[in-house]
Amino acid sequence: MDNATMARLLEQTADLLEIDGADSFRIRSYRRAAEAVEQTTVDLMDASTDTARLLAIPGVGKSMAANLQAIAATGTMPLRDELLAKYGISMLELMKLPGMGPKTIALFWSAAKVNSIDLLAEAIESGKLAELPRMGQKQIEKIKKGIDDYRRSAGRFRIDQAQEAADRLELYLLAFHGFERVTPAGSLRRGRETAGDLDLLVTGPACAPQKTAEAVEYVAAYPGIADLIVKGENKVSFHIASGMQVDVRLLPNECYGAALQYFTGSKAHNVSLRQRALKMGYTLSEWSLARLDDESVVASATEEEIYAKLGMDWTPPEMRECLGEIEAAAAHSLPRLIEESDIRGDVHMHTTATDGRNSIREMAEAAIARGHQYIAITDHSKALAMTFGLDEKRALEHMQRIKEVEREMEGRIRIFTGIEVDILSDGALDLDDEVLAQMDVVIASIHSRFDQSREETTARVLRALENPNVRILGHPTGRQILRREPIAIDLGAVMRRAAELGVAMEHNASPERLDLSDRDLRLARELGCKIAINTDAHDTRDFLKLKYGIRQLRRAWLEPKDVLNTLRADEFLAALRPRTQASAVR
Ligand code: DGT
Ligand code: CA
Ligand code: CA
Ligand code: ZN
Repeated sequence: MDNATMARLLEQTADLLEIDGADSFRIRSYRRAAEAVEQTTVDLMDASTDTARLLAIPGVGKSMAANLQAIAATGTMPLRDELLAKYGISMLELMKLPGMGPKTIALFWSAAKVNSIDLLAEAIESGKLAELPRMGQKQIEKIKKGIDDYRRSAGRFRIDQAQEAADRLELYLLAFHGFERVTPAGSLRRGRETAGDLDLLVTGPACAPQKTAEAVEYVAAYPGIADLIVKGENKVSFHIASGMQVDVRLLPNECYGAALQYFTGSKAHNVSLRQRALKMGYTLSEWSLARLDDESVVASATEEEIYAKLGMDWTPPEMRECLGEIEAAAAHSLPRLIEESDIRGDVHMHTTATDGRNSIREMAEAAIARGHQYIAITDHSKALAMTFGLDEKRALEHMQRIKEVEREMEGRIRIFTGIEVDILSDGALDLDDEVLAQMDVVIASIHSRFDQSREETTARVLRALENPNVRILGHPTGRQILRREPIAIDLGAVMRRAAELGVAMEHNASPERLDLSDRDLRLARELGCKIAINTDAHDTRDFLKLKYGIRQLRRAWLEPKDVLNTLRADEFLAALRPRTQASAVR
């Protein structure tokens, strides 16, 4: 178990205590401990037997150290078990609903014995909830929407969470001497925005048929396992602490390609491919491509051979959704998809001036380290008060500071001035035009009033686009993966106007957003929009998340020429919407 999981258990215990009406001092001590566990650099699994080391962590006292030791040894702690026995394990799921804090839950529990999402839905249905004091219709609607959203997304995980789980497992698996190669298949390999479960393929001498016993035991001993589902001859399935299911398959080298092809999917791609194989007199399975007549194997060791025998080019996994890729691969006309190495700059990021965690200089150094030739610093504007957004005066000062840092970098990187300006509820921008006109990269984004009607929101964004200073429309649908649906908006109308005006549409590569989606990106290209990919980094480490966005671009079949960030610095600026008179004379 990792520190983050331990912190979550402590946080849950604090919530349960609060539902239970425990005294606030006690609740706070668990919250503080959760925070300490989240923050510490000590590996707690490692340190759990060393009480002195635990006590040295600020925020961890004697009783908390005992709790951590219990968690490390058993995966839970007595108090948490006690509270869960009282309130039911379904309470944990209820606590995941948006806006469902311990106080609200305590109220629902005492008034209607609600301890699960299902019972909450029933209480709404029967009108019981509406009878409670201070429960307005609006609030009930909100809760209902939360339940609907939750049910729709339940059981799926963000792609970065799947990737990180896969990376940790890979590290563990490759430490076994009989394993040589670990490859994620399924939705993770195809780069979908979420994954239902994780499919990992393992090859190496320890995977030879009839010789897998020791290897299977090793997989089943993975410390991250929360509960084991099956332990078979060449497959181990289990849940990890987050609830994600993992299927690990052990494969002999000679059928690795066929298995990788099969388990990568998608199902629709595989069905089409099998039909093509049949027409050619072959049968395609997870074991091989074989002749129909005498069952002799035609190809099985690599995907390339299999696709080649089917008269096709090897098809990038991101394209395998049965959306025309089979025909294109057969016609040898697959596009050369964009790759991370094509990207030369990133023009949406935040610094300590607003809600970022690093300075302009630190962002610049980190960008250089990852090979960028240019960045733009685009902090928030004043409407986002909780981020300490910039007003006109601070925006201008910040701009001077950006230029100063660019000079200090002595040509090692270009740093464009910029801003992520809020689109206000009526479509006006949050900062004066004279200020915006001085910036290189003005990104306009929606961060509020997601509840407006489709007509209002469309008109709002269209009005914002008419402001000549706007060069990029940031995270255009405002969606948050598995958390918030896209805003209701006529995206087609917005994109058509953006294409006319030369405003670029952003693909926000943060794995929490991935906005525009793969489908919307396809539409953006069809409508002739410029497209920019940005990490929206709030931390130098966020630059690493570019890879998640690149996969969405690839899923949309985008090539380097379709994406502005593949241009050199000057070309990039020139490709943005032309600057206005006011800005040209600055
Ligand atoms: P997920 O896990 O919901 O994010 O989506 P996938 O695509 O990873 O689906 P999953 O884990 O059920 O199966 C992994 C791949 O294995 C899938 O993409 C295609 C292949 N596969 C699994 N079951 C079947 C099946 O019944 N028929 C066919 N043709 N392929 C299958
Ligand atoms: Ca899967
Ligand atoms: Ca699976
Ligand atoms: Zn933003």
